[in-house]
Amino acid sequence: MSNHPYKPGPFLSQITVPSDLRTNFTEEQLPQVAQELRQYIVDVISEIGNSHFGASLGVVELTVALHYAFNTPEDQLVWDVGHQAYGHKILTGRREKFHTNRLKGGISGFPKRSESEYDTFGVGHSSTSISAALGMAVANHYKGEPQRQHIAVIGDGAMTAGLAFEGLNHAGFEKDANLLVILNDNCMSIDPNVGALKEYLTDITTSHTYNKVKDEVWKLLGKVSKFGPDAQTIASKVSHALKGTLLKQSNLFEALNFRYFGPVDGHDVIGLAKVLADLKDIPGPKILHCVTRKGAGYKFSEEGNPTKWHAPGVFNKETGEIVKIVPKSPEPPKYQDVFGHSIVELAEKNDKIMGVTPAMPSGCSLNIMMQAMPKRAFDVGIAEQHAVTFSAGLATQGMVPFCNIYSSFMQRAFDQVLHDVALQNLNVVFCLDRGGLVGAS
Ligand SMILES: Cc1ncc(C[n+]2csc(CCOP(=O)(O)OP(=O)(O)O)c2C)c(N)n1
Repeated sequence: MSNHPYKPGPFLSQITVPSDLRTNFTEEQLPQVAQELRQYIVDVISEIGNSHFGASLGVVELTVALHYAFNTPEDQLVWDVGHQAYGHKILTGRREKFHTNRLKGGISGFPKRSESEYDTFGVGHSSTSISAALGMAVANHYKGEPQRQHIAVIGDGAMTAGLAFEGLNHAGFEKDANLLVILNDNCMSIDPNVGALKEYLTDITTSHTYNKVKDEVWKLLGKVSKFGPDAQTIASKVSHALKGTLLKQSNLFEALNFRYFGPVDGHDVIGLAKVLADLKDIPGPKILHCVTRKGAGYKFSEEGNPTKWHAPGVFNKETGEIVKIVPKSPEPPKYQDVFGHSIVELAEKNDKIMGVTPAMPSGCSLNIMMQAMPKRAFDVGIAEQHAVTFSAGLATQGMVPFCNIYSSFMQRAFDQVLHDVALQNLNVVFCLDRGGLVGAS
């Protein structure tokens, strides 16, 4: 007997752990499983609030396909940031506790090693998945367990961080590491994603050459599954197909020794399950580029503003109306809004002032300045270290950068604050918000 009102659909109710998914259902039934999983997330999160939303909805099909194709928890699935892992939690023994998400005494809103053997790595801060999964892959190869799969699922936002590039750089050199990086590309961070990498990914996604090669690779993989040739043959055929066409266009990931596959439709759960199963046979580091939509499958988040639906709070699931909590007495304005308006006021008087945020323009309200003075306010991506050293560089030239970082994420940039700003006596103004104890946000 459950102690909550949330009823899973008929398929979802048969899944306690992923082996149930693998044994009880055919590939053709996966779309229904995905649909019920999505509905369950909508039912619970709309009522409990205080949770993330759009990111988990966007990876429902990917989550089902991953647990279907791979032998979790023997195969190691590593989520990045972890705010998208609600479907994973529900499929891995926590459906009956899901209504306690992020509540006192309840389950964590992020993967947590002490909570489940399926949570291979604790997350919250972004861009750790490639390094962590690579470490697992190298360790298991060393231990003589080369059959185990290691899968890092990373968003296009998280991919903008230096740490993610450091992981790619090392992984491309570890040719025996059984590592699959899944790039969950929805063009969104919390706000629209930014930077040259984002433009590059958009180019790949819309390029006809890439799509043609993708089809060829899919065909090849299809043949492979039917006739079951050995992994070496597959690898050399695929890499031959790729070299002929892709390399002419110089693929960033191929240049780093990854085998690149995609882009594929991240909402086609049957197609995903097939391609993931096929990729198991391809040795070494590889990347699957999945195109998804944040908030997919629920009308209001899919058609509405994805930033608003990143973490909407309580909402009416029938109308999509987000419930505003009316405070008992008038509250002071939010810190970030005071900051956002003040920096514009100050910058109007002092043309040396510039604003910098690492991927939190709406969270820290620098978006007010980005709109008013686009040449003087920068979203630099999820890159706290770079944000600080970039600010230091601005300061060496007489600018007055206001570098605005959530206190928790500032941990990433301690060294830059000391080495690049303080020791060099540079005039950088740090504006930290979300300091102290943070409750529901
Ligand atoms: C180091 C760090 N900086 C900032 C954040 C805040 N943050 C949480 S989710 C997110 C966006 C992640 O975008 P993406 O990886 O593309 O995933 P999506 O939400 O689009 O699925 C950001 C900036 C964080 N978690 N960690």
